[in-house]
Amino acid sequence: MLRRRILSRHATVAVVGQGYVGVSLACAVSEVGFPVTGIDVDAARIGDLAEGVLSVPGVNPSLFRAGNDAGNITFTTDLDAISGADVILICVPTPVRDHTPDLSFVERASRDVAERLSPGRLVLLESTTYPGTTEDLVRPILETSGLVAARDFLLAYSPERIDPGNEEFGLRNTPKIVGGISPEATGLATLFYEQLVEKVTIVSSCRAAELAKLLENTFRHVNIALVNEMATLCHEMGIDVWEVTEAAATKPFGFMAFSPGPGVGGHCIPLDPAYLAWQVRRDAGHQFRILEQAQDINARMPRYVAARIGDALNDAGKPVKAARILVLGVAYKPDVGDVRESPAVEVMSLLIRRGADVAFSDPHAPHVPVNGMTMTSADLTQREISRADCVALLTPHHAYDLDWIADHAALVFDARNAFGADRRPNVVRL
Ligand code: SAJ
Repeated sequence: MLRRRILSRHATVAVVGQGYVGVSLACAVSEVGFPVTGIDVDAARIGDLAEGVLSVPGVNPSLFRAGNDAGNITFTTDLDAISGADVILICVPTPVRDHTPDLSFVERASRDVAERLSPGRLVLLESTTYPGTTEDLVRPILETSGLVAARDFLLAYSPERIDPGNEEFGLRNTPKIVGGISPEATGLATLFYEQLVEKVTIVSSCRAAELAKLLENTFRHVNIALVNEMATLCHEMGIDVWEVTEAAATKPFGFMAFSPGPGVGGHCIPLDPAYLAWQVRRDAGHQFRILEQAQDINARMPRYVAARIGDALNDAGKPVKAARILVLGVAYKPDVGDVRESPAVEVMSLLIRRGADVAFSDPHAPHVPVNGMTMTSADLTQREISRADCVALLTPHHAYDLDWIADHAALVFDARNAFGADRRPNVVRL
């Protein structure tokens, strides 16, 4: 029955949580023909989305347009929209508070689904989390409905892998990993995702799928820490870290290039590994050493970069105190407007605390909270650049005209090798 409805795209779909993952999914589901409802408790966000206003950062605008143009999508704050859905996707945040996972949004969403669950439904969790969440937390909550998982309804886990701002890989051409509580759950979840994406990879359990996602992001976290520590050592040894990493990257196998910088931001790479670190401590009673060391190394990079900016000013005969520092790029990575956990914000905070007169300019992030105050992006004018004692390029958005900036700046600190090997006397690289 549900199999036929999925194949005919008549199955109705509800997506609980309209962040960049939920909106992207709802639009992809609509684009391929399923009737879908995007549900969120945030009435303002739902209001925007319902009017076709993409107010959620990290969603591909063309996917949003395609999903709306397909005409199968509605947005609502009404949780009862879950009742009529054959397939229910849960895409709510999984933050970290004091190094501890916060699954309160997943619990609440699961309760909202349980209160409206009927036999024959397929429930899919997409939120990044530690192994065991789907079976040990979500399943029992869903069964408070009186229905039994695997017998009356199906449950599976498939981690979101959306990379905000990635023009090459989107939802359709990034393989989906699926692990269900039963072969039937895995089978139907796979069938559903095959309607949306080019490739589905099946694993033997929800736990395996949950851990695969954490491994992906932990792999990134650890390798970024490796090149960040390499950058500090290269500076001490007087060797150019960028030349070294670019040379190593010429190896056609066995090496993957990562770039050093002011640290890791966003709500994935700095946070997801904390789920694993926490669980290993809780269940195995010991540290996940390489992961925790990587967290420590990456967490120190904003302080290291702030110190390097101070050194560059010092070499130019300027103390940090009262120095005018113009930061370019406060978003956590290029060409997105998301400032969550952004290392650039911490660099600014440290420089302000050292008495510097700090301003920033970011075409994607007009406002940012720093030291309890909201700072506003300055227009990037020639005057703004010339009056700075140091221009600190922390997030290299493509919108920046680097040559023009370097032509008018007294000193540029390039934390991201944006200028490359173009050795200008007034540009200092990390
Ligand atoms: N960064 C470096 N050096 C690098 C790469 C990244 O310092 O070589 C920094 C970035 O500047 C940024 C942070 O790391 O501050 C994270 O950026 P990112 O592009 O690595 O990651 P996200 O958070 O935008 O997206 C990641 C992606 N995960 C992987 O590529 C394994 C994305 O596919 C996930 O869907 C997303 O996390 C998520 O939601 O988990």
